[in-house]
Amino acid sequence: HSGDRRSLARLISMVENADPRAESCLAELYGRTGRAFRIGITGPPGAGKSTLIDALVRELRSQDQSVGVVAVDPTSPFTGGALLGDRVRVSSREPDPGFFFRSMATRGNIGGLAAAASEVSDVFDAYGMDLVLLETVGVGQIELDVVASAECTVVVLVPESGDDVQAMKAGLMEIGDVYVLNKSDRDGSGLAAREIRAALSLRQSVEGSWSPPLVQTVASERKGIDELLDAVGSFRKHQEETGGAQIRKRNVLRERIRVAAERTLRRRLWEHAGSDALDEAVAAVMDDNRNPYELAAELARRFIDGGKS
Ligand SMILES: Nc1nc2c(ncn2[C@@H]2O[C@H](COP(=O)(O)OP(=O)(O)OP(=O)(O)O)[C@@H](O)[C@H]2O)c(=O)[nH]1
Ligand SMILES: [Mg+2]
Repeated sequence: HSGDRRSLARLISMVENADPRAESCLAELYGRTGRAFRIGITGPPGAGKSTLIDALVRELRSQDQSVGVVAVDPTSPFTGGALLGDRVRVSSREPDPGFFFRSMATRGNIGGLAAAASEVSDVFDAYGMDLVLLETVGVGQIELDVVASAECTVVVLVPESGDDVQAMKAGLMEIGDVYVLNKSDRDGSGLAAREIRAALSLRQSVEGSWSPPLVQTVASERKGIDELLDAVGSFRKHQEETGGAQIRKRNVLRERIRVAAERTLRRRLWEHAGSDALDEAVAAVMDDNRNPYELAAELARRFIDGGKS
C-alpha cells in the first residue's frame, strides 16, 4: 500500500508539472475512473473552507468512506492547505490509506491549474477514493473553472459576507448547488441566513429544478456537518433522477478533451520547432529586422506542413 501511495504521489506531481508522461498515464487510468463523487468547495478567503473540509474528512472517514482532497490556491505561491494535510494526518501515526491530500499553487501554471486540479481528481478517483473534495478560494475565473469540474458545488459564506451578498460576486450566488453559512456561532448569523435565502430565492428556476439549500455550520466545532452531507446527498440523488448529472458530465468531458487536445498541440509544436527555435526567431527580429508575427506564422506553417508528411 505504501508503494501505491508513492506511485500516486509521483503521478500527481507529473500532472501538476504538466509532464508529457502524465498524459499517457491519465489515458491509462481513465478506464478506472468514474466512481468517485466530486465536490467543489468554494467561497471567500477565510470563510472556513479548510476547517470545514477537515471536519467533513473526519466524518466521512468515520463512515469508512475514502476521501481525496485537492486544495487549489491560485492567489498564492504558498500552500496554506498543507496545514490541513498535516492536521488530518496527526490523528494517526500510520498514513491513512483512505485519505489523500494535495495542495496546488499556481507556480506559473495559471492557465492549466483548473485542468490539473481536475486531473488530480481523476487520479484520486482511479485510486479508489469514494469522494474527492476540491477546495478553492472564490474570487475569480480559475476558481469557477475548478468547481465546474465537480459534480456538486458547495459555496461557503460567513455572516460577515451578508452585507455584500449581492456585490459579492454575483458569480457565487449563481454557481452553488448547496450553500453553507459557516461561523454560525457569530453574531448576526440569523440575519445573514435570511439574506442569503432571499438572494437564493431570486435565482432563476424552472418547475422541478433544484433549489439550493442553505446549511448553517460551525466548522471549528464540527457542527452542522451531518446536515451538510445530507444536503449534498439529496442533491446527488436529484441529479441522478433528473438526468442533471449527465448534462454536467458532458460539459466536463468537452472541457477535458479540449484542454488535452490543445496541450498536445502546443507540446508537439515546440517539439517540432526544436529547442532553439524561439532564440533563433528573436535573433532574426533583433539582428535582421524581421517581423515577429511573420516568424510566428512561419513556425506554425512549418509545423502544419511537417505534420502532414
Ligand atoms: N468562529 C468560527 N471560526 C471558524 C469557523 N470555521 C473556521 N473558523 C476559523 O476561521 C479561520 C479561517 O479558516 P480556514 O478554514 O483556514 O478558512 P479558508 O476558507 O480555508 O481560508 P483560505 O483557504 O485562506 O481562503 C480559522 O482561524 C478558523 O479557525 C467557525 O465555524 N466559527
Ligand atoms: Mg483554506
